[in-house]
Amino acid sequence: MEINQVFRAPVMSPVEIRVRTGSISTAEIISVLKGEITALHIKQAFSTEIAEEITANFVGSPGLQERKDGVPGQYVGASHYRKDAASYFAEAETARPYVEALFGNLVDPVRGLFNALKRELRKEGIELRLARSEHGQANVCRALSWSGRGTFSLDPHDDVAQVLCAGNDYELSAVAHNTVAALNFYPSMPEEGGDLRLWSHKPTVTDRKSQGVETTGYPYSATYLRAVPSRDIQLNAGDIAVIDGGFVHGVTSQSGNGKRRLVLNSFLGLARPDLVVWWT
Ligand SMILES: O=C(O)CCC(=O)C(=O)O
Ligand SMILES: [Fe+2]
Repeated sequence: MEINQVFRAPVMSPVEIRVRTGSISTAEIISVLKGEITALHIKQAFSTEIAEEITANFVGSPGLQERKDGVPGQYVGASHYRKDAASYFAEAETARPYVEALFGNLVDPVRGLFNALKRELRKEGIELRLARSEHGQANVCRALSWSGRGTFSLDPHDDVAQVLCAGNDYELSAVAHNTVAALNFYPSMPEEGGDLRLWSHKPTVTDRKSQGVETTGYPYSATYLRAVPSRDIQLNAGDIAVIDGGFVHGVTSQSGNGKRRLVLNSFLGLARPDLVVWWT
């Protein structure tokens, strides 16, 4: 019994990735939300001009900070990870002008997608809105540049544990029982590496406890993932990826001496049958 518990092999879940070039459709995002597909990779989904503007504004942003929560990276915006609702929403309010400034005077493609999805879901009687509390409201996205130095620039993790353990003062903890979708826009990519790796495994609470990552979902060890098949999504600047964040995923190490890897990330999911919330 004891031995089985310690060495229990991760249960496999098939990964289905849909790849396409062009504009993202709201129907495809809804497919990820419904759990019909694991990941969606849209190549050349937004323009080089916008990608370059966002990247330049990120690098020069007065709101650019180093993460101090154990996940190596630089960011503009707010992360709910390991924060109570009061701290997260206060940080989101403070960071809002810096997030908005990333787009300069160009039209924000993340906001555009948010608005399109909002219109589409309304037809089905579902409201889409930013997560909120008495302390403030989430931003539409946050910008991140990972700086881990090992095999991964962002270690393998899942996005559900942090939501499940967000606490009762967050309306988003209800989403953890449905699909937590992660929406990523990539304004800048290094010459090599920086792939989004997806493992065929959706950890349960018991799995997380066994790995000592119950509340964070981060990081899963190489030993734990050794026998689990994985697929790499190779990204270029201008691509969008939407994934079921319940699957273990990470970002491979990057090389090349010029461009840094930059992602605009948001999360969304059904909090109730008639409500989708969106946060960062
Ligand atoms: O940068 C990426 O491609 C993935 C980001 C991610 O997994 C996260 O922010 O949770
Ligand atoms: Fe993630």
